[in-house]
Amino acid sequence: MDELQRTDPEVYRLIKQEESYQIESVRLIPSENYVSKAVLEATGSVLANKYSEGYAGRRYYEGQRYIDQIETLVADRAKSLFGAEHANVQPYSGSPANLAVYFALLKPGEGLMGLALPHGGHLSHGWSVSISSNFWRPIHYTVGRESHLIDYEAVRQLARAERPKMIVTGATAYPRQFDFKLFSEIAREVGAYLLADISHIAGLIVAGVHPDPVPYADVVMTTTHKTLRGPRGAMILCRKELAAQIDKAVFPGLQGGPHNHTTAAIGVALKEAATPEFKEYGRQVVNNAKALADELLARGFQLVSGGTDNHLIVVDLTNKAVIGKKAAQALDRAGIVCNHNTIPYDPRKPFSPSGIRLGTPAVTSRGMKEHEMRQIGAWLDTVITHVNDETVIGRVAGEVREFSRQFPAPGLVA
Ligand code: DSN
Repeated sequence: MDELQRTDPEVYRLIKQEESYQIESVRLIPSENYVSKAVLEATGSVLANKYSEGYAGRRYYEGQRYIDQIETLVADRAKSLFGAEHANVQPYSGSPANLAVYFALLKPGEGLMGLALPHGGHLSHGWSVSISSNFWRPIHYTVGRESHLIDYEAVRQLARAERPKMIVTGATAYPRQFDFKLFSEIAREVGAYLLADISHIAGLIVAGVHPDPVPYADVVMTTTHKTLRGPRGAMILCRKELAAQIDKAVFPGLQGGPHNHTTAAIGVALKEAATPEFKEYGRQVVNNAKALADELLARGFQLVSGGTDNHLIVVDLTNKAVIGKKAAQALDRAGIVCNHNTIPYDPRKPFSPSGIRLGTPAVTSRGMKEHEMRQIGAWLDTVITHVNDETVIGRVAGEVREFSRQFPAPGLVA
């Protein structure tokens, strides 16, 4: 980045500092990852210079001879990787992609039913502070008070009572698998569309370690930067008969020109995801999450739903008498990055909830395995037990820095 350094030393310095931070810390935010150098190169390419409103072969700008080929190639890769009939690879990110799906298939005021945010759902699934709750009638299902699992019978009863026009399955903080078949049966019974938001688990689906929604859902939406390990972006996959409505809602409904540099980088990530190495990566993400969960359970931590069968863990810190925010901030000072998170039926407020959320996609990309998860579990325990002791936190920070340097991060150099 020589030119950047010359032109804008201030931005250059901050990027380099972030780079060192990413190398020297243990990143446990389940929605974050490390992209490859190839993905970074595509993201930083001359495609950032282009405008290409429309779709391949139907653009509002001339000069699309290469852009059309790129977008077609990326959409074909998406269809082939997920076995979908149609792919729209233009959405800027997950929330606008979900809005596009709702605009495409729902009339204003129709029922939109998703998992409640405090129970692991996403803002854009109709939560009150999201614009999705203004245009459509929000309906929320929850997890069981004791099990922390989705109660499919309760979902069915709620759907029968409320008659939503769309049911959304998917989450940001649900550590268990989704039964897409059952969701599709419920949706069919009440005449609703089923949207599977697989943003968190797309890479696990590709790796075959999570059930696949494509045979069951009318529409599948995923961001591309989480377990899928691509750039910040999103895709919508659907059956052929919904393609025109979805495409129209993305452009010109909601968006202008697609971000072609991102589209190309998504294509690179999809190519990488089609390899046997990626399948192995997905398996290891889950094995690592289970190993970290086991270590935490052995150390007396309470986990939402008692553990995990995907890439993430939600820890209820109530029995440790530490609030989530305080724990997450102390962990960050120790070089372990996670986020505070609500737990189901949390008596505390979302900005200062009772839990923290952990995930293994990024550390697995660095080649860490079960052995390293046990070490990370031990540091989590030490820091949370000594949350007010800066000497202990400082000691752990030194150990974490030393440890992290031993695991090269894809796309970064130590
Ligand atoms: N903000 C993302 C997450 O962290 O789960 C979801 O959009």
